[in-house]
Amino acid sequence: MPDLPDAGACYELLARMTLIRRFEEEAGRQYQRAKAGGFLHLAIGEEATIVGTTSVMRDEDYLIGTYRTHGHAIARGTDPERVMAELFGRVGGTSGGRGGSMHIFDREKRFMGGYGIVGGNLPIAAGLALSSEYKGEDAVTVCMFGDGASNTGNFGETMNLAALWKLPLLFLVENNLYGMGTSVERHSAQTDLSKKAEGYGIPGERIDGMDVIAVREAVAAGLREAREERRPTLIEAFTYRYRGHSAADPEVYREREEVEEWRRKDPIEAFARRCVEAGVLGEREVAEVREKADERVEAAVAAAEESPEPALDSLYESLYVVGEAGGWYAVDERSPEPHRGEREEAEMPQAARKLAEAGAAYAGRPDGPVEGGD
Ligand SMILES: Cc1ncc(C[n+]2csc(CCOP(=O)(O)OP(=O)(O)O)c2C)c(N)n1
Ligand SMILES: [Mg+2]
Repeated sequence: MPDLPDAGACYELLARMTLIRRFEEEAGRQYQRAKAGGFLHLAIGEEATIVGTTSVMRDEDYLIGTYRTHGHAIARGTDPERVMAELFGRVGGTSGGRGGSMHIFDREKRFMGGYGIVGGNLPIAAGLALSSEYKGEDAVTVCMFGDGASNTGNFGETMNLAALWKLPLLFLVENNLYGMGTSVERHSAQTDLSKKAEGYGIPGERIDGMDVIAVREAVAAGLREAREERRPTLIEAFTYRYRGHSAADPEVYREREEVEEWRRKDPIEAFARRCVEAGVLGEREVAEVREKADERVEAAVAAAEESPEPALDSLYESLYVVGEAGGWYAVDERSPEPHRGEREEAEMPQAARKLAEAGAAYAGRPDGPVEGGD
């Protein structure tokens, strides 16, 4: 077992994990009270993987995750008030209340989301790392994703470019044993996920994601490889989510006993016990950490409640369209007149009929279509 860091670092690790745990428990409660809309994916149980990772990252490093990232943002230093306000859809949220739970984003803290497409964050991570490379920055991009995401095409494409271009990247699979309700054994031909990028020249390592110190050490080594050697690596961290995939999950795919077994290995309780037994932290400090987390989360809910909803006339803000796109999705101006896209949409049935008629005419004529039919 790796040694504990100094008392200050242990206190900070415990405080971050506890704050995230309390935050998510409260987010779950607020969701049930319909204070937060959309989907809600909680990472309760996965705190050691999250905090162990961020605890050794530099401020200039980038982090990108999935739709289960309230904790990742808080671990990166985003105020819990802003994360809670985002869940509530309020202007004080990280994205002004427009993103919600799945799209927490904090550019200042270099937390680049929050991404709803499984595996979709991988190529973006490669882009971030490439941008650091272009700019001559020392930053490393850490890309965290689930076991399920390792099956996507994006995984292979990104590993290929990361290795080929020697990008300063660290991949971390949060293997919580399930992709929604499908276990790793049922969704991945190769169940040792640390091996999945080896063919691209990216070595992997399996670690205990419930041990914050083990995560910290492995990530520190991976960051060093990426920063100094320009060599991307992959870490597979074994972890577990105690709650369902999202707030609406009947959990028919796993036994209650399995959840209980993992709860007994709780990363926060285990770490607190270890620190106390080693004499690094006192019982009083552990209690203080819990009290402070409670207070902070209470303050986060109060701040989110007080933050106003976005004004109706801000509806068109933060929307963009590139160049002269003429599709139905174009939003180019705010006016009572029909927009360009809307006009085209109105003409669509006519255009569609013309196409269908041409197709029908072609079907009967081996020599090709006759313009407009006959
Ligand atoms: C491309 C794509 N396919 C399917 C989905 C639906 N979906 C949402 S989460 C999820 C499971 C992903 O599991 P995993 O990568 O292990 O992450 P976890 O939820 O366990 O953190 C799926 C299939 C999606 N969002 N995007
Ligand atoms: Mg998973």
